[in-house]
Amino acid sequence: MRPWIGITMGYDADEQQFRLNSPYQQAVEAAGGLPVLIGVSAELASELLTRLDGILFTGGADLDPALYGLEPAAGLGGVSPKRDAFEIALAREAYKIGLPTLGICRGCQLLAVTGGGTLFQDLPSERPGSIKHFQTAPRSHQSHTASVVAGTQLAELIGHEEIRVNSFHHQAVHDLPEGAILAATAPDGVVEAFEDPRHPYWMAIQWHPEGFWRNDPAALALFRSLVEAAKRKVLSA
Ligand SMILES: [Mn+2]
Repeated sequence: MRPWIGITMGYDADEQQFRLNSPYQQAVEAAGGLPVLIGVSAELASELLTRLDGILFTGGADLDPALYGLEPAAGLGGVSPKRDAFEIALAREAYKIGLPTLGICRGCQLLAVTGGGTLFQDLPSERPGSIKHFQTAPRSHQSHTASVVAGTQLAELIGHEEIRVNSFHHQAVHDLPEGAILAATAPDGVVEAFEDPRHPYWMAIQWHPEGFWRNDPAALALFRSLVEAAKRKVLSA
């Protein structure tokens, strides 16, 4: 039996239509999971999570900086208050109940903010000297290197100290949540991944493995690790 992996959807600019890039669904299937697309009211987050075995927070709009105590900077992009509300409710609950959780790009930033961390609202204007983190090359192109921190769960599942990743973000994690550990950095020091060893599986990555899992086993390994953690949860229930 495939574990049920929730995949969060975003909205269009008016927050009317749901949107999701389909490669997330394809990657979860390739890793052995059963994808369940999620859009839900914040009030129903905890009830929904009792029916899921794992959850994937996907990429998308910027988080409202008010969520981490800042006024909007000039470089802030579009925000989606409805999505912020339901995803934060889901992430809080997923942490509380030990649900295997993977955050990608915005999802990485979401997990940081949910845990009390903060973000750079716009790398080019707030962190001059950063490399180009919003590549214009195709999504499958692995444009920059990242160093994986030895001894982390990420290092174990990837099996390399240095990887190449794609990059489609103008924001990044500034302060990690308390208790989380850094798992990968870009050559300029930007946080590319973190995890929380106090949780069964809590992985946050800034790149988009759904864009290159067909070409690189290290990208598919991330989805596999989520699915395997979800299977362990099913077996222990
Ligand atoms: Mn990057």
